[in-house]
Amino acid sequence: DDGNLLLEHAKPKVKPPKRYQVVLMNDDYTPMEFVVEVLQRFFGLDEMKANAIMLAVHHDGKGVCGVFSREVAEMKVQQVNSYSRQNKHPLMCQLEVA
Ligand code: TYC
Repeated sequence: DDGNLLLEHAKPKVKPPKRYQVVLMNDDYTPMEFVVEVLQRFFGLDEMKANAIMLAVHHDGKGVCGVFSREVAEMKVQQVNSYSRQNKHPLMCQLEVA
C-alpha cells in the first residue's frame, strides 16, 4: 500500500470493474436471418450460437448477446443499431449494467 503507514488501517480500494450487458430486444418485423447475421458479425458468434440466442430473444422478448466493459458495450450497441437502421429493420439493442 502507498498512503497508509499502518497496514491494518488500509482499506481495500480495488473494485472489480462493472460489466455491461448488451441486450437484444425482440420485435415482430426484423427477419430471423438478419438477427443471426448481426450476432455473427458484431459478436463473433458461430451460426449455431447466433441462432440459439436469436431464438431465445424471439421467445423471451429480450436476451443478452454479450457482457463487456462499458466502452466496448457502448460500441457494440451503436454498431448494431446503426447497422439495423441502415438495413431498414427495427431491431433494437441496449445496454444493461450487469
Ligand atoms: N420476432 C422476429 C420474427 O419473428 C425475429 C426476431 C428475433 C427479431 C430476435 C428480433 O431480437 C430479435 N421475424
